[in-house]
Amino acid sequence: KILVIGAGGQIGSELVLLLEEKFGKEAVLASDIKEECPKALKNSNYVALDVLDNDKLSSIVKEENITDVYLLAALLSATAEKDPKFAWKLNMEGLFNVLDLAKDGHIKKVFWPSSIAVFGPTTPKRNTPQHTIMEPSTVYGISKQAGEQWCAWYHEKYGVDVRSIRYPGLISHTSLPGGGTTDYAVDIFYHAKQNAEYTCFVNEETALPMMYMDDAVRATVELMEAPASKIKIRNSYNLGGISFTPEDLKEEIKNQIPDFKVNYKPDFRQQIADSWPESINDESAQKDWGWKHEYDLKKIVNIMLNNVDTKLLFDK
Ligand code: VAH
Repeated sequence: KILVIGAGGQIGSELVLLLEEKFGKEAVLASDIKEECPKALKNSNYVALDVLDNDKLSSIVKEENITDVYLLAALLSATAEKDPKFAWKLNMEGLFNVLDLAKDGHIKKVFWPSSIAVFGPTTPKRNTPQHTIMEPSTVYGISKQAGEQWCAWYHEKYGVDVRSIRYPGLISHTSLPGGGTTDYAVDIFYHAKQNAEYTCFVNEETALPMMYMDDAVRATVELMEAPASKIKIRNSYNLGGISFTPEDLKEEIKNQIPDFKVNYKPDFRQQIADSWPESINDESAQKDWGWKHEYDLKKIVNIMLNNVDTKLLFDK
């Protein structure tokens, strides 16, 4: 049975649906910190779980015969900068709680999300290699870099089968923009659809690696379903999709909403974005487990403009 921790988040809600499609509803248990089940998961098996509550985590894993855990609970980059101590606690202690259950044989396989945020200002920015300089300058990136190396250590020392992906910025329409720096690329669609104007918190020429959520969750399941013998990277796989600037995104949206306007007002998130790569080399993922992304910018803009529900953002 599969436990998804942090299932109410941007990745979690879509990952649960894909896992249910693939393995059946009864094979998936969604969990998040909120007592009441998040709307996006109303048709799923749900249990309230704070990943920092080790006793509850351990009893759920044992009582529900959990074999696979997807640990998605974390603070993202912008939120983490505002609350560094809690970000470290949640991102790291949550990981240790799960890795220790795996070390003790209660969990067979673990997925843990890393991010292109593990790269910093001294990392080569274009076509960033799998193995390169990593001096992250954000709280979130520091926690993800440390977490990656702990995953590799638990694999090396105890044979824990933990697998990880360095996600680029992710774009989806089933959850509202959250505390991510790349979330401008989600937010923009709600504003484009509502009043054809958006104030963007990163400047127009800031290129960042991005990916549509369907590609990201498919990659996640493909990685987890690959034979262990194919997994050569045990800290975390680079995953590249596309790369675009807010200007590129604006131009593509204007193909559908001709009078769409963007004002650029960079805030603290500009420094975060400036520390990250522009594009990612994911040859290792292609070679080891056959990764190939499908969604280009045109397809993403089409889907997002047709699916974002502006009521979610403007009527709450
Ligand atoms: C963030 N969406 O912005 C996340 C992600 C690469 C960006 O880690 O924090």
